[in-house]
Amino acid sequence: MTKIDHFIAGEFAPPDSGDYFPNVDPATGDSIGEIAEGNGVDVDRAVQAAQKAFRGPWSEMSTGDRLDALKRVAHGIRARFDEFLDAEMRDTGKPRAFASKVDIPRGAANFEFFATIARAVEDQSYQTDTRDGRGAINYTTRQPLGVVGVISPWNLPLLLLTWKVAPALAAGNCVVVKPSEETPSTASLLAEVFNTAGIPAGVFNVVHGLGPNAAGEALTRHPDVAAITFTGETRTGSAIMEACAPHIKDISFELGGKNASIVFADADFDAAVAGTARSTFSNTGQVCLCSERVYVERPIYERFVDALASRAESLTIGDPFDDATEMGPLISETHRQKVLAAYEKARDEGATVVTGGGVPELDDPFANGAYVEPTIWTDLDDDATVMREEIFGPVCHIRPFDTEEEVLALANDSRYGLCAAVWTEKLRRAHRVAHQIEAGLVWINSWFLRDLRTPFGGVKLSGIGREGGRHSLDFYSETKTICVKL
Ligand code: NAD
Ligand code: 6OD
Repeated sequence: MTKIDHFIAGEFAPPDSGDYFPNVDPATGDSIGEIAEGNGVDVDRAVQAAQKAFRGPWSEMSTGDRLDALKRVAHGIRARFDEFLDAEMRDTGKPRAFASKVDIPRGAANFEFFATIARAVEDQSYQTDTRDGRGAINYTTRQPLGVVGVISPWNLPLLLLTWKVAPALAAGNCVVVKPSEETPSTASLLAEVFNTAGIPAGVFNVVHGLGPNAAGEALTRHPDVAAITFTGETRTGSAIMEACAPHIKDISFELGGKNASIVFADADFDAAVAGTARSTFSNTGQVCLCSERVYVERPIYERFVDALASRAESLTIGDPFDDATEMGPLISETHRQKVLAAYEKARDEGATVVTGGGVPELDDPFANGAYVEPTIWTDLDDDATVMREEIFGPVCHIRPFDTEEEVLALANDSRYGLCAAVWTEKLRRAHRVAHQIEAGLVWINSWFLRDLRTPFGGVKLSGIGREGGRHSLDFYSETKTICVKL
């Protein structure tokens, strides 16, 4: 049984409450450890430690030394790759094939990338005329914000936590992190790596626990936390926004999605099927970028539905630790109940269930895991509840369309706007459609592919702000203008 404590001022520390709650392996339903239940006292200790490090050793280090230290964190994750992989798989039930290629490599890459790019981001400089003819030079500098609160979800735990911690630290801030209560383990391993990388105590702090009326909320309300960067559900984003209002904290939110994939009849059919299978079923559909609404041009609609259903039915579901497994469980029994409720609601709303819709039969110990079948629906009305609300499971609805204008209206008829995928071989159409889709990110003939220098974020209910490359550094810094009269 692993006991997971907070990490404050460079040391693992038990919770003020003395309370722990169970960490459950979603693949088996077994309890695999205990997690510290953080409260406001823990958060306050962590914020004070972060402030002390910010005012002292972290700010006193040269930028070069700070960034070198972050590169050592990247090396430290790679050196303990298998431990990170094992911990992430146990907490989430992710198949090895996914976590070893996506989660852990990106956890390390995030530190390497931001430690490199922080050196490459330029400031601005302008010359201005003055009445006396001597002129003035205006230039900008970046300064860290202070203590940044990072609140992260369970679907890509290490990836999404480091996606925010790395740029926050590269910009010179110190952080207090509240990982998801479902997935605490890799944050604790990361804390060990920070110590061995020689990063000063208090630069990176972790407080575990729940969100509302607990550690998460306490972090958002703490007066000495300058900014909150959050990834998670839209409703949680709303609550956090309210909590941040009294102190006018900076916020950056990556929230939910109800993403559309559009497949035109001229698309490379096999690539579109394979790509849509990935964008629907990867990580058991628990990626904010997953496609839950698929629109297929009528001439290829039936063939596409059959091909995607065959792909869904051929997925190997089961033991995350088996190299052959392609789909693991959902994150928890609670989430499984939510996804199964959506499966039932879709039937009530008139869906034709092309495949799936239930729970797969698995042998022990996986019979008690939070598994669901990959599922495809057709024939739902555009305004059915399950067409409008994010499900966050391995499921999509496929609907035929006849014209580009029609499909654009359908794709944009959502309160969310995170991303979309467009499958077509027609160059001008691809760009035309991409420009008109209301989303922060549009893939053409691909999915999940992205240069980390590009901005990432959503429109509408899918988020506020952009992170990625210089956009992250913009968020984690205050830009100051200095005007020098010559
Ligand atoms: P969640 O909102 O339930 O929880 C996320 C984090 O917020 C957890 O650490 C939780 O403890 C904390 N939290 C919850 N309530 C809080 C409160 N009132 N104050 C402070 N903290 C609070 O999200 P989840 O279930 O962990 O993740 C799934 C959701 O995240 C999905 O909606 C998914 O689309 C979204 N997501 C979005 C992106 C993106 O980049 N847009 C990425 C990943 C996940
Ligand atoms: O790849 C990323 O940087 C990123 N933020 C991915 C988000 C995935 C959501 O589940």
